[in-house]
Amino acid sequence: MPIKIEQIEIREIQMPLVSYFETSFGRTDRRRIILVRVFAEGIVGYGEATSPEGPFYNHESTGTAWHILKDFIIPRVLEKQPATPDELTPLLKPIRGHAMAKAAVETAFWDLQARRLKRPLYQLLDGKRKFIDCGVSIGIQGSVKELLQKIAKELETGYQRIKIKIKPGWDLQAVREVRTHFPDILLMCDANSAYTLADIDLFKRLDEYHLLMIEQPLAWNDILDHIQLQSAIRTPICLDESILDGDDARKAIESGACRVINIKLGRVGGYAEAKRVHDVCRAHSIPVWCGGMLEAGIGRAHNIALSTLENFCLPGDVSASKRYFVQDIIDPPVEVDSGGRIFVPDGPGIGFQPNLQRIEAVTVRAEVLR
Ligand code: OSB
Ligand code: MG
Repeated sequence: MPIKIEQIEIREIQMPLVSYFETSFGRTDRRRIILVRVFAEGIVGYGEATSPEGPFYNHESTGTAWHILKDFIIPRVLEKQPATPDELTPLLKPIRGHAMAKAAVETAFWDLQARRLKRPLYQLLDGKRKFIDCGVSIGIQGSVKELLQKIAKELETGYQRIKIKIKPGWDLQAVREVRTHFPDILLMCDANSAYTLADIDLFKRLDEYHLLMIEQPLAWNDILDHIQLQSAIRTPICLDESILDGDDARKAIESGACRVINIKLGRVGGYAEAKRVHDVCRAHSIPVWCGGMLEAGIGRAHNIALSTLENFCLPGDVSASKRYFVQDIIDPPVEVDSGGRIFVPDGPGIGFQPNLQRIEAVTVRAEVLR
């Protein structure tokens, strides 16, 4: 059934993180996040751009997402008036790259569609899980002692899997100490592309610590070198940055570049492509899990919906709101139980209520396009 899309709003909010988050590409202590609201016939769909502040994870940033949304994506959508997420996808295809900007609108369309049908979004996606299993991603710390303390606290809270960020100078020693203190936990590390094949000996040595996987050790846009690395080590490689769509997943799996894939809605441009990556992986018996980009509540709620799909069979990086923000922009905030699980809400759409007062209070700019 057709629907009139009356207006689309983009809004930048800024919120400090509870504590800084450091990766091999840099440190973040304040998030600049774009929220998208699609207004249609009295219903509003919500999306969030997961682009980081600067172009250091991939090429996108808060500023590029704003530009591409305002000057290209939203005018196109308003002109063409897609009635469903399925009609939206081909409209976005001619725009090369900028997946996170696209996903902000695409996920909002899915939320809108679910609210129109008065159904929870995860059901529309064919999600099967009633709860999702949660791990945490722990940034590079000032000292190994602080790292061990953080890990102990997260395990006490109930989180099922620990991921630590690594970079040259904060790798083998950190992993060794963590493994010594926590011999049996599900442990993995994420290099965010900080290494090259010249570091192959380091990865061979990491094989000793029975890591669940090593995430994105080599270049952000590489698949070929990862084939060589995977063939030289026992620990499974998980690709994050390198997998932008279902075809990338197929090529990486069939060539032996990885044995696990992390799916992020933003990185792949939304649910349609996330489902393709998911299905390719399932067809090859490759497990997937849901990654995170330090999302505020809207993006976090979308991650929960995505994580209900069948092949999300490893604990992901989706965790409680309070690990990131003193107050989130949704009610209730995302909470994790003592078994390290998030229960999937059964309300319409993303199932969490956007807190409009809170959103207004943290807004730094907003534009409505008609
Ligand atoms: O590589 O998974 C990553 C955060 C920002 C950019 C990239 C990554 C991450 C995380 C944090 O690991 C995941 C989260 O807690 O949201
Ligand atoms: Mg990663």
